[in-house]
Amino acid sequence: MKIAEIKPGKVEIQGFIENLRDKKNMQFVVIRDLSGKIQITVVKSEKPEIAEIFSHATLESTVKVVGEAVANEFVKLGGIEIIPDYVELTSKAEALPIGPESFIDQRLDYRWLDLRQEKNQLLFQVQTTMTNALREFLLNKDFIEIHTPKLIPTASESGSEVFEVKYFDRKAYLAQSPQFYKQMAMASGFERIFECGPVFRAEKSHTKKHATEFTGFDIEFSYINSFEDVMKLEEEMLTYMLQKIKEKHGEKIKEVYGVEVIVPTLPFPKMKLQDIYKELEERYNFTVPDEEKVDLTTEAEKLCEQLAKDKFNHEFLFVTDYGPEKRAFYHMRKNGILQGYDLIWKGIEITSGAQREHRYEIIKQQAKEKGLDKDVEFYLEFFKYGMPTHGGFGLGLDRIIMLLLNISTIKESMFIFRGPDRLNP
Ligand code: AMO
Repeated sequence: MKIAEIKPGKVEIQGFIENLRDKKNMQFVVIRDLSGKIQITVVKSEKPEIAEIFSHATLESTVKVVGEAVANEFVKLGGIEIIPDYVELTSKAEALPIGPESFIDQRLDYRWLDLRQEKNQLLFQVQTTMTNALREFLLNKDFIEIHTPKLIPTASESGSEVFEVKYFDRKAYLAQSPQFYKQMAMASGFERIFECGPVFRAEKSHTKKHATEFTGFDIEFSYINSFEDVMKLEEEMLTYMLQKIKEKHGEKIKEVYGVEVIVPTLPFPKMKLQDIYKELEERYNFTVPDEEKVDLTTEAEKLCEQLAKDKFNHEFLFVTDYGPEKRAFYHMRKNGILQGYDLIWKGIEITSGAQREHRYEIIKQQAKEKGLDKDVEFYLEFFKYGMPTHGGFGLGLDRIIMLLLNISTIKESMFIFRGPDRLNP
């Protein structure tokens, strides 16, 4: 039975030993499971065999306890304690090599122990609600969930930042994104799809927001008129997700992380890249050389948090009108303007999205301009036999949870972090 469900009467529980006070005549042992904590009280003279077991037990060992739960107003933990009839030490723990105050890299070495902390367990409960809410939102709109291969024949998207793997007597690559296959689903007439799965990036970045493997939540849908349709779906989806998280975990998040979950207002503010640079200069005296203005620099991205707040009283900001130089070849362009966007939340990019170029001759030409036409030959085939207008976006889930809970690095928002220097545990 779960500890949180204990009521006076016969009980059987299992959990970790959180605390153990071995007094002259009594023992007070606190047992913890995911749902809560409870005190076990042993009168040594009455239960010498149980007292013997606890006298050799160590903190974080696991135990099974059978006994009688009784109300006791002097017990701080919920006014209830267990008087045990039977105790079994199911595993004995060695002294723990880390604590909550250890450095992050030490904690990551022993991630399974680090995850025992309440705040980490909450994080994954919130993440579960998050993906569930995203799914629910999309399923209500008749989206189909797909699972695309992660072993792919050619380097995807940009050609760089891709992991090469030995595939029998030839080379394969780990997918940098499900991009090609989610677009293939449009050619298959699936109309609306999503995928939640691993994404691999061979980037040697040591920043708070980069991992070499992360979880992507990707969406693609057909018969759109512009990338505005894509932004609209995304803002509605994120609002729904934050609403669900607030309902279910808002109070706990505030208590454990000190963060207020804010359900955003619709529509999200939108700004053109060039207008952002103009306002950043006017408002905060921030400038970058003109040649860098084809993309949002990391510093400018950070300042977008302030800008979104000051100008729109919002946490989110859609950035549009990027130049084609820095962007993927599959984005549609109109008069040289990219029909795509990034979404910035609290000063960090969480999404890229776009209307895609669906016309065979044009997409082929755009791939050629980036020197990718040979690499993506198989993908270009998808466009030859009828391809609906379509668009979509990709969300980085680990970044979203990091920003939601105001965690200082993505290393702590992933179950297991993978970076340039980390392939363990
Ligand atoms: P992009 O490359 O912008 O777009 O990736 C989409 C989102 O994934 C997250 N992300 C990362 N998270 C952790 N570590 C990384 N190294 C990392 N790189 C990216 C970000 C980012 O916004 N195919 C397009 C999406 C599309 O157009 O549908 C793509 O992959 O949150």
